[in-house]
Amino acid sequence: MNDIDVLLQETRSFPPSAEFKAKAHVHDSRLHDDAGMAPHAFWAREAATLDWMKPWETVCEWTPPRAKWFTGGTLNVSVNCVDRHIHGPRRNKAALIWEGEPGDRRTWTYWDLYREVNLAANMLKRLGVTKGDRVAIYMPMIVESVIAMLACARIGAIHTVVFGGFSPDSLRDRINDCGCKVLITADGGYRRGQTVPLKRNADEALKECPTIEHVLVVMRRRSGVGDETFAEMQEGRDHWWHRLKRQVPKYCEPEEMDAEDVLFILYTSGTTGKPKGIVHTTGGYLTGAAATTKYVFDLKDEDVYWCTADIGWITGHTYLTYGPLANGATCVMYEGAPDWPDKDRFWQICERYGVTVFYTAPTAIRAFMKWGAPFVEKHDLSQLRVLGSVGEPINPEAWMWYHKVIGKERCPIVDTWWQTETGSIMITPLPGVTSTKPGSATTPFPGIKATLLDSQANEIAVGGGLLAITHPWPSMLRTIWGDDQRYVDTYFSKWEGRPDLYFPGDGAKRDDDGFLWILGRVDDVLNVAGHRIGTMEVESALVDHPAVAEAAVVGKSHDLKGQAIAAFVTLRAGFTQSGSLRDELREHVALKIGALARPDDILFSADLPKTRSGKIMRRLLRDIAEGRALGDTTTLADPSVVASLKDQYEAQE
Ligand code: 6R9
Repeated sequence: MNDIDVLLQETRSFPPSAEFKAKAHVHDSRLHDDAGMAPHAFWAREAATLDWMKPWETVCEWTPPRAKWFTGGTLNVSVNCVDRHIHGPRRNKAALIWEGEPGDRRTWTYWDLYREVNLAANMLKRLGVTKGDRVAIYMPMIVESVIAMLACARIGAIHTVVFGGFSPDSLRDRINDCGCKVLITADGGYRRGQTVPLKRNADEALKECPTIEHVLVVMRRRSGVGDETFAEMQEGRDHWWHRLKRQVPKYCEPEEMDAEDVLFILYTSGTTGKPKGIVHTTGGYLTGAAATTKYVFDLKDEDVYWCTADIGWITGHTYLTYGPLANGATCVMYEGAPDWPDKDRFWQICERYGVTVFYTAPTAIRAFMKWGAPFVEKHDLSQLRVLGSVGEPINPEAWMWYHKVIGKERCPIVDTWWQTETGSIMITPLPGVTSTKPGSATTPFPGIKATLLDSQANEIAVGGGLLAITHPWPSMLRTIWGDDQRYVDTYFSKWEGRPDLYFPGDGAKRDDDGFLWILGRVDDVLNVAGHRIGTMEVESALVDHPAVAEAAVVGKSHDLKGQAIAAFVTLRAGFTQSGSLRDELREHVALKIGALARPDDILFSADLPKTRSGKIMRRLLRDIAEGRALGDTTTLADPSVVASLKDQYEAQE
């Protein structure tokens, strides 16, 4: 029996408690039913909870594969996330409760946030940024990252956040792809007791970024070793955040943005070597972010909400920044690693701030499981009431552990499926409604139409198929920056003659109750510890090394990370395989892309298994990496290659 069948035999079901239901925003099926019949009316109602400067004329214009939402309407995202909370009882409410890895702590009220966002917006203006300009943000997990995003939104600049763990090369490529004018960074950040030299990385990247005119640098390392010499400032180009702040006016008039104006670009991996700049717009994105945050997490004013994602990923955009702040929530933000200085850091934080809603990734849950319950039991987690999971399929064992050890069998778990491209949660339980099953993301969010199709676009009622979204939704991507054709080809060309069907790249199964079980990517995209990485990206980084002639990269299952990277490499003449070359290649990939892409295994080989037309057969490499019997090898040009690879791989293990 394969894993999928084991999964589908999962019959345990966990209904919400009567107590939870009684207080939940949504406690019966009416929202799903009504929104199912009239999705536009549902989304219009949700959009109407935002502050608009000018009302929209049309809810949705759908000319497949192009959708526009709330056309004619205008609004400003920073006004919705900040200004509208400062006139009432939320004015002095904690917006962000921040903790640095070394233990420094600070709380920003909505009023604080309002002041800081205005100042930051004026700093950007002072540096010449105007509406439509691109601004790169390369930051640690500090509140200034959120402030920088909101400041861009305030003046209509388009931000592109680059994960602080990415290499200078990755930063450079993203800045150049969308032509950023300004980069916002910090001198450094903290991770597992080490400092991450962000400004130095940025300087390295900027050697080849002709469009960057100015760099705004936050001084993070003020407490501790920090001084101004950690970052070398380039006269005229670089500016300290805390100094420039003193020189600008305190109020910045928010830009009136069209609902369809671009809010941000976020790069994500696809099946080619080049990451895609996913484009999100203003009105629809914020509507999706706000509505899903409210309903999926049953978010209330009294909640203390903690999403552990880094700001560099879409989850950090939608569920750390825009969704919760649009709802006027109190959010926890933590800078560092979950096991620093000890493996109970997260639970210490939950206890200290009384976290009520906790949203994290399966890879983290599996690590907590491995570390053991005693780290959790040291802390009072009685305030928790909703638990969330995102980023990859959660195995039933991890789900049950989350339910028992963290949630004490009291807290509904929301397993939320979505993507950078979808902008907000698409398939998920609602905690006061859905009887959850461990391992299933359950059913589409109200107003979302998702289904399973076969390769001919026939619907699959029960069984396995390709996930498809059959109706537009407000927070959908609008295009890929600078490559509109790739938008059409990647997402709307899977089913011949059906540009109305969105293809997310995931496979799934539907059970007898109509519940969906996401199985993972069906393309050459890996999911390593919840991070999307294209096999081609890693291959390009490998062949960039002078010793490498050819490389093929596959994912193999990994207990903690979900998937790990296995690389098969052929060397150029004159180079010989060795342990030190293997280490060098692993480091080379980390240097080119970032540590998250460092391969676990590298196998040297004289040849790679190819079809007669020269295509590398990754399917067979996966069989080898996962120690399985080889699948069909009849199309191979030279079947002996793969047999010898398998022997070598096993010898190395
Ligand atoms: C939000 C985010 C998207 C890919 C997606 C899928 C996987 C995300 C999941 C899940 C199973 C879940 N994925 N959530 N798989 N169950 N609850 O992670 O965005 O980084 O773009 O990744 O992650 O394969 O296609 P992103």
